Amino acid sequence: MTILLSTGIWPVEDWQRPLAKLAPGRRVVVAGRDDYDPAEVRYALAWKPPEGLLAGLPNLAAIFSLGAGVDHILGDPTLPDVPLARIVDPDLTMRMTEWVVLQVLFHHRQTFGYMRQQRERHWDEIRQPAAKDVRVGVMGLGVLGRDAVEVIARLGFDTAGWSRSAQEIPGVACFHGEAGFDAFLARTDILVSLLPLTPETQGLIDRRLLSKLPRDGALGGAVLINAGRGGQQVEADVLAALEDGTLIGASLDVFETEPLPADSPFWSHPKVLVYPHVAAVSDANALTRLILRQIERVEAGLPPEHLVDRARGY
Ligand code: NDP
Ligand code: OXD
Repeated sequence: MTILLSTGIWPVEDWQRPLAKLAPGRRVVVAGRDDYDPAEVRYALAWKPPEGLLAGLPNLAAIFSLGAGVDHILGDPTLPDVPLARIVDPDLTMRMTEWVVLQVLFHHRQTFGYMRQQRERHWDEIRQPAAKDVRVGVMGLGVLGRDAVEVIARLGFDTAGWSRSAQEIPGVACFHGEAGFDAFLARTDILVSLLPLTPETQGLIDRRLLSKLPRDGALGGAVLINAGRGGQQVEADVLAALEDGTLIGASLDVFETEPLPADSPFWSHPKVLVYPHVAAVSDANALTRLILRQIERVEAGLPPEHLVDRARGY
């Protein structure tokens, strides 16, 4: 019974080390590096695996995404029909909530303005609206979005969320589906994406969407915060919206192409904070423990938890 590791650009040792420590009896092989018999592989732990890799494993019992998202696995048209599970972990959730709250407060508290004033050695107050007058809208009310939206609401913001199916969250105005989308956007000053990347969300944050955000809110324009996936944003449209004042700022953790190319205008844009896909990078030790528990479930004849619904794409 072999575990196959395929970690993309992530350092493979980060996962190999905890696996060796926590499951010393198991054979772990690294795709593209080690020799192994594909017929012996029962479990694959993967982040952006090469297309076709998983199809070549005839006795695969389960695939575990090394992240919360699974678009990087579902994009493989040859993906074998075995259970696919994703990461759901309180530490990861907390890290994401920290990042989203940090970005909401960064823009709410006029930090770009104060950074500019500091460069200019200029001492002045910038108009500061109350949190209750700033409307935050979170797209995606799953494990991550729900936690983030609840904390933002507790900070006093006028908070809403949007999801595929109807949700109820105390203190949060919940919208859903296409029918609820325009009303959600019309009351959103700070737009946060914690959506998965699916055929429906690909390119969602485009000129049309951005034009529906209010320009007359308490911040004097809208803010985009994206930690979902870069494929959701049409970057030329985001840049155009920053230029024409629809957007007064953006915090982007994810991009159409990652790593972000050196010539991307985002790197030096004065209204954009760039993060290298780190909003919620969890401790590999904790995640390995979690995945090993799921492997034990499979070996006990149970399905892994946090299974992905392939038809929905998340
Ligand atoms: P979940 O599957 O728990 O939640 C997904 C949410 O998105 C659900 O509320 C779902 O609606 C909603 N949704 C999906 N499709 C649509 C749609 N077409 N229209 C409206 N709503 C939709 O995912 P998580 O919260 O765990 O993670 C979300 C994403 O965050 C991941 O897929 C990943 O891309 C990203 N991520 C990014 C990280 C980073 O470091 N930048 C780290 C971890 C995750 P419903 O409730 O109706 O099902
Ligand atoms: C994830 C991510 O999906 O890191 O967990 O983006």
